[in-house]
Amino acid sequence: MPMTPSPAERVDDLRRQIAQANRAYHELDEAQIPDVEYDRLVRELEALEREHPELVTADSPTTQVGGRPSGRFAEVRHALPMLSLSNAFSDEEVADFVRRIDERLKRGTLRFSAEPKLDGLAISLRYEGGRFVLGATRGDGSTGEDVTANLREVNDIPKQLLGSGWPDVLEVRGEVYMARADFEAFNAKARLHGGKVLANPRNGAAGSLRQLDPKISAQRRLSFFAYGTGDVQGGELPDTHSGTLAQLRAWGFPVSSLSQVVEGSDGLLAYYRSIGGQRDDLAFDIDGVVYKLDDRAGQQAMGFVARAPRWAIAHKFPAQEQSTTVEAIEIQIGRTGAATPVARLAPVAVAGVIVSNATLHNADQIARLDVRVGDSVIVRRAGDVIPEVVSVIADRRPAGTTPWQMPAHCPVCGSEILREEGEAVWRCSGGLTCPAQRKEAIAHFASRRAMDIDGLGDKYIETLVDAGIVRGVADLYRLTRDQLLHLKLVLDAEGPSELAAALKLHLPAEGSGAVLNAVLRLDGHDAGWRAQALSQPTAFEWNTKKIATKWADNLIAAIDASRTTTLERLLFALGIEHVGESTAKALAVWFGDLELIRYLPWPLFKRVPDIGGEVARSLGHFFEQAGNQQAIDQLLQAGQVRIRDAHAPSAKLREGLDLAQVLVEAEIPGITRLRAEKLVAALTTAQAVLDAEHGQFVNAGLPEDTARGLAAWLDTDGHGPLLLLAEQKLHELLAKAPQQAEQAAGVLEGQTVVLTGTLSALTRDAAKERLEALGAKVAGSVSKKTSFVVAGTEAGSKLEKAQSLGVAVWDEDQLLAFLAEHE
Ligand code: 5U1
Repeated sequence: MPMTPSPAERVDDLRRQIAQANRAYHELDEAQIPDVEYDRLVRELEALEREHPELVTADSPTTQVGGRPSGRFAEVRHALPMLSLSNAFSDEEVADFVRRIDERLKRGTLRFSAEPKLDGLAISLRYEGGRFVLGATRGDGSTGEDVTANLREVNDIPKQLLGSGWPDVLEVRGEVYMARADFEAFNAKARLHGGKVLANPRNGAAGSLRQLDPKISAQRRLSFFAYGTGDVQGGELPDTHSGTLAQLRAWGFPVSSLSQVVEGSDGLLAYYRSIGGQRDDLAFDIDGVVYKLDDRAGQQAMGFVARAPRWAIAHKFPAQEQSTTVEAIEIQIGRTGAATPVARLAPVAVAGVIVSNATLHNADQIARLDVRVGDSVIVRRAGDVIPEVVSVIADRRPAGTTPWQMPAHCPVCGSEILREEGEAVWRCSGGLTCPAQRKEAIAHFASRRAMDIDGLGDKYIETLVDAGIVRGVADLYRLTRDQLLHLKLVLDAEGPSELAAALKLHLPAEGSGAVLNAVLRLDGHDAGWRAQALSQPTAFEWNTKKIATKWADNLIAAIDASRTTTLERLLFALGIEHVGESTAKALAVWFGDLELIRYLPWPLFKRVPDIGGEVARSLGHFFEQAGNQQAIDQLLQAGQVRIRDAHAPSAKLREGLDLAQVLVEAEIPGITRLRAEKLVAALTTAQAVLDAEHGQFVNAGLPEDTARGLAAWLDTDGHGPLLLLAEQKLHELLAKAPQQAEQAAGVLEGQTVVLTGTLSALTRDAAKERLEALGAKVAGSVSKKTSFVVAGTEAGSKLEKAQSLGVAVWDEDQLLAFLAEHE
């Protein structure tokens, strides 16, 4: 059984723990334990010292402020000590504070200046003749560090006082802090580039001020609020604290606009609650509010205890950081496929809210912090930002923990989770099928520059997916007019009863009663009622005379129009990572055929100019996922979607394409074109390369280390089949290409067309695309060389010019007839 320590032993232990925490906090700018735990240790020590006065020592942390100077900066002896504040944690302790002043001063109602307590770093700024001459940290309260150069980089700090009437010497005290937005921006950048991530804004401010190179501290945007004064010579300040703050503001110092004068303990508590209510919305972290007796004479009469004034107190808010344990680390897949690790925590109250999940941001962050399941960690919740794990309490790690690893597969759809080199974010590669990404994938698929399904906005997609009617992109092509009418009614209704009334009008009385009752039962339910209502069966004869059907008709028409599309659009619509419009176009031009592209080994994609290893791999990963292939099958099945411009691969693809080049494109270490040629000359086929031993590679002229590298590459999972498939596809490509070159020349090859005026049946972009698919060049201005002009309604100067030059002019109907004939 553990023995209960004696008071003397416990006091020693507490002092050791406090000294260690002080050193970490004040000198190393990193908290080892949360502030709440620190406060608890100090309070326990204070209580023991009260009960056992014989244990009080002169150097007890209860009589000290902060930490010792680090020795890295010149020391500054404060003309007047920089004090700290006693803390109050309850309404009773605030009432006691007021009562103590009341009993000593006996003045009736007391007036206090109340202000927020920022979570930053206390500093003292010295002005001589109105100019900023010296800035120092608090240090141990008597001696701090000279951080003048770094403070000059803080924009909020006036370098020259404004106005007039300032004392010859004026010391201003206040808090340097990092605003939340600056802290978040700094960390977002650090996470992206693998830099140092700050645990909290206070550490950001403290660490920055204690940089030896002022340029580094200039990179972190710091702010400042003044809250008091120190040494004052050759001048007078107002005789109240609130008056002093107003004077400081007039001289150019930022002073919190939340400062207020209040009366009695009721006034203090009302202020506390009011600021507490605003806490999450403030631009900076606060850990409490500070009450100061407003009149200076009263302050002087109250005096000080060891390390704090008796006329002021900090009233603390629930802490923004707490310790708890990590019960599991799970992966959440976002709408764009990003995999975010989330810590499942033993529930803990943080800043007044029970937290049981906290973000770990990304795998790099976990590695940096070395967070493991079972660890004690510090969790932070500030403002409306998601709670996050900021550090591990290393000396509380239980035995037997292991480092965390990113799972290989998506917890939602089972596709591989992958990360590109140099990227912080891991992604699920199941783009088209992963339920977590479905809405985003469908919205992209339907968007104007992709399949261009006009009218299918995000809120429709959201409801269709939530109702389980659309599970993947192919389902869009199975939507019926009745389903869309139903969707429209559901989205237009304010609530279930309004929807039931609308359905009653539009559905036959016979058989629809059960549906109406089911809808009515949704009344009073949560925000998901629309999806539930939409998932009710409505295979009835709709009374469409009573419904505005235009929207549904237009949408059906837009869906139908998108069924016949170009390869380029379809490739872009698939939402493959790194495949934007221009890459999709290049792929379409070079390969011409989806059936070729979807089974192509990734190294062959690199034959297309501007497609590098990263894009090629991304294409390879996308098509490797069975779910994505299934989605493509469903799209193509029964002609749901038809590619109208498929063609055989470009003749350019043949140039320099052989097995040697495949080996080069596969990025095998050390394999150059020359070495690959020697290898293929000796071994001839991919299978022979696979079967060969390292010695044969050397005989084929590869240097020893390249031969070893190649053997290792071939032994790596998946590389052998990749090489064999690449060789097979290479043969197919070479067999197809020549006949294609002739086919590719469309009926409008060599012709220049100009579009002008407004077309009604198709957009200008669509007309251009279809003309180009037939080989035309679509130009912006008319000249003698123009083959013909297509003039829509309200055509102006281009039409006139065409007529004056005698260039042929087509109307829209002629164009449509021509396209119908030749596409
Ligand atoms: N807002 C505020 N913070 N703060 C910290 N006022 C304030 N006053 C302090 C401290 C340490 O000390 C004076 C009361 C001496």
